Amino acid sequence: MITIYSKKHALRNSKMEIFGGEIVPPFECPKRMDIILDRIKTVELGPIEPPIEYGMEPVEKIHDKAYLTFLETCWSEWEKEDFNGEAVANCWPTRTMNAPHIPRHIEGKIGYYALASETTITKGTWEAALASKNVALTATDKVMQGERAVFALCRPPGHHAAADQFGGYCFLNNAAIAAQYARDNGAKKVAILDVDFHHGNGTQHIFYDRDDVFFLSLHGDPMDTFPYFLGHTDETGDKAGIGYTANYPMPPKSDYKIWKQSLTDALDKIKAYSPDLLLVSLGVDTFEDDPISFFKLKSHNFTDYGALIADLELPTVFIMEGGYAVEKVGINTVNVLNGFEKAC
Ligand code: Q9C
Ligand code: ZN
Repeated sequence: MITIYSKKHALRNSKMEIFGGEIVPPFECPKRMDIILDRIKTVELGPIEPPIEYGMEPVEKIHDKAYLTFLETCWSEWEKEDFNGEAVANCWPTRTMNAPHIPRHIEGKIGYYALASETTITKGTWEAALASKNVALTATDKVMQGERAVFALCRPPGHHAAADQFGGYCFLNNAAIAAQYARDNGAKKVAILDVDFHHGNGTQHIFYDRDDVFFLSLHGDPMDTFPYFLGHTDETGDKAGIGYTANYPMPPKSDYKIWKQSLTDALDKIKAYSPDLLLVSLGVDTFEDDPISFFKLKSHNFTDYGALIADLELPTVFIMEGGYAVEKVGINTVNVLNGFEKAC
C-alpha cells in the first residue's frame, strides 16, 4: 500500500495543551508521525510518496471563506497583541450570547471560531494544515485512478473541524475535503467510516443534510467524553440526509467484542449503501493504553478490523486522525493497513 506523507506536518509544533487544568505538552505531537513512518518501513508496507499541491478550491467547497482567512492570519494577528503565549480561545459565543457578529479583535475572533480550548494556533499551523489536506487529496486521487487502497498519513488531523470551526487538534477537515473532491471528480456516493475514538463532529455536521456522503462513526459516548455535544444515536441526518448519518456511541471500558459489533453493523450499512469510494477516518486512540481515551482495543484487534474493512471490496482511502499512545501508534496504525492488505 502506498503512503502519502508530507514532512511539513512538523511545522505544527505547539508547545502546550490545557488538560485537567494543567498546561501539558500536546498529545497530538510531531513524534507520532516519526513512529508511524518507522513502522511502515519496518514492515515494508510500501512506498512513501509526497503529496501534490491542490490549491484552495477543494478546501473552499467545505470550509467558510472567512474561517480560512482567520486560520491563515490568526498567528500574525495574535503576535501583534501584547500576548506572550500561543493563540488560544478563552471566550465563546455561548448559549445565551449568540449574536451573529464576528468580533474584530483576535481574542474574540478565535473564540468565535474555536470549538474547544485545548487546541492552540501557532506559527506554522496553517502551513501544516494545508500540507495535510494535500496529503488526503493526493491519496484520494490515486484511489480514484485505480489503486485499491492508499494511506493518507495526515497531520494535523481533521475530523473535529467543521465548516467554520477548529478544535480537538483539527483545523481543516481532511476527510470532508477528500469526500467532496471525490464527488466532484466522478464518485456518485461516498461513505466515511470514522473509527477514531472521538466522534467526528465536524464531518457529521458538514454532511448532515446530504445523502451523497454517508457518515458513520464509532466512538466513546459523548455523555462521557469529548466532543461531548454531538455523536448520539438519535442523530441520523436532516432533510435529504435523513438516514445518512449513523452513530455508534459506546461506554467506558468497551473492548473489541463490543466495538466489533458496532463495526459489523456499520459495515452492513455501508454495503447496503454501495458507495463508489470508502474513506476511513483512521484514529487509533481506541487502543487500551491511549492516554486520553477509554476503549480497550489491543494491538492485534487493529489487524482484525483492517481485514473486516477489506471485505467490503471497496476502493479505500485511509485518512489518519488521532492516536496518542505514541510508542504504539505505529504498530496499531500499520496493523489496520496490513490487516486490510492481507485480506485483499
Ligand atoms: N480529557 C483527535 O483524536 N480533548 N482529537 C481531550 C481529554 C480533545 C482528540 C480532553 C481531544 C481531541 C483527532
Ligand atoms: Zn480521537
